[in-house]
Amino acid sequence: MFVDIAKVLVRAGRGGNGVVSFRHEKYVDKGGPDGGDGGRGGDIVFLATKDLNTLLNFRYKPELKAEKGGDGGKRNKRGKSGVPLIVKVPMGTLVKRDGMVIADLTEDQQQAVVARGGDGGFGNAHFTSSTRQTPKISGLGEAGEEFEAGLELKLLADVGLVGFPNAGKSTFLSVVSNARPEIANYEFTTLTPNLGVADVDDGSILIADIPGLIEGASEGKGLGDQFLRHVERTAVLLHMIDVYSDDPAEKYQAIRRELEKYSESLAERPEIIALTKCEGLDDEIIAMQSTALQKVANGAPVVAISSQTHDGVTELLRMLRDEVAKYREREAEIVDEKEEDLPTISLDDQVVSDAWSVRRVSDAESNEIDDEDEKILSLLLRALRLKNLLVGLTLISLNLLIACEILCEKWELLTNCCVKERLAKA
Ligand SMILES: Nc1nc2c(ncn2[C@@H]2O[C@H](COP(=O)(O)OP(=O)(O)OP(=O)(O)O)[C@@H](O)[C@H]2O)c(=O)[nH]1
Ligand SMILES: [Mg+2]
Repeated sequence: MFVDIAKVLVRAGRGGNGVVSFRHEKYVDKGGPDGGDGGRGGDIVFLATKDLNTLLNFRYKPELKAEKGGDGGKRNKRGKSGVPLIVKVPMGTLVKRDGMVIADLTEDQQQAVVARGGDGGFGNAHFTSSTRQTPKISGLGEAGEEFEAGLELKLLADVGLVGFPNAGKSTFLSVVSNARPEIANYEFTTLTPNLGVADVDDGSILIADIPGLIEGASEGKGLGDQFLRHVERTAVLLHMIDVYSDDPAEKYQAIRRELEKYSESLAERPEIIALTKCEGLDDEIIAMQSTALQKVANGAPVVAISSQTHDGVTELLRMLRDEVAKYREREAEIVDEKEEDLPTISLDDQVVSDAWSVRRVSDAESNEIDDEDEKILSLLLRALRLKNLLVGLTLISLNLLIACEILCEKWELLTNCCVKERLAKA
């Protein structure tokens, strides 16, 4: 079953709690706090894979829950981190949170962390301070992110087939690619989109066939316009019209109206119009239908093909390939321009004039500057040496003064002693 919209409750893992513990060991008195931190809770990670093409799994599994982080342990042991939950989704899946796109997985094996696990709480070892040597507190693990994620699958293709039911869209896809969509001579044979790769010379293009549209599809008539989301990312629309239609121009305009109502950007997408089932029909009739279409096609090329006899199919594929290449080039240029337009931070003129400036100089000029620099450097060195000499001399004279003073004191003591001795003898 093809499912392209789903809602799922994502619950990242809670962080583990920090613990209160004290080091107790033989011969170690008051070993101090050693409670470890809790581990991080597991993230919820979406992984795009080309092996899936539906969001059906989420219908049966409406809740995704990642593992909790382990609690911390004694001896500063950190708790085990919760294992992230890897969820496979088809390429082209958009993940929304409160209506905002938080991940767009367009490439095979592309990953995105959709919900972050909570951080672990601190163990008591973290809470020591000069006044608190034995903290008996620890942190609780943070809650992981938890919300209802909206998933939307938008197929990634180069060319989107649009048109009324029974126009021959699926037949064309089956002829140019290895896809095997259901084909029958009644309306709404195709109920879900089909993808097929068509080889064109030495390249290839990816084509998406969606259920037929009818007048009023935007109001829910027929299968509605919900499947147009699968051609929203295409580079070119291939508009298919049955050549046996009574009024091909009116048919074309009816589909255009539906495209415009669905999305402005989709209505502006480059387009090629194919008149289908043209084998065995008079050239005049084909020309008449083509002319009628050209009048309302706003310059879009109109080609006549037959999927049954393969007439005009190769030429049409080449046209599609060229249009796709042109569109992708234009898109890349727009992205480059947008990047160039990114705001940059710069200094105002006053600050710039005060700022350092750097100037390129010729070799001769640079030698002159080097000579001047050398002179200044040698002067500085001399001044430095002179200063060192002066400091040295001052230190020596100070030492001499101190030595003289000590000698004087000693001499005084000696003479005093001699005088006292003589007086005693006398
Ligand atoms: N003679 C002829 N019949 C064709 C050609 N292409 C398609 N058909 C027939 O047209 C009918 C409708 O073809 P589909 O490919 O199922 O048309 P569709 O546009 O996919 O129709 P839905 O899936 O209902 O939207 C089938 O009976 C096809 O055999 C063609 O080139 N020549
Ligand atoms: Mg079909």
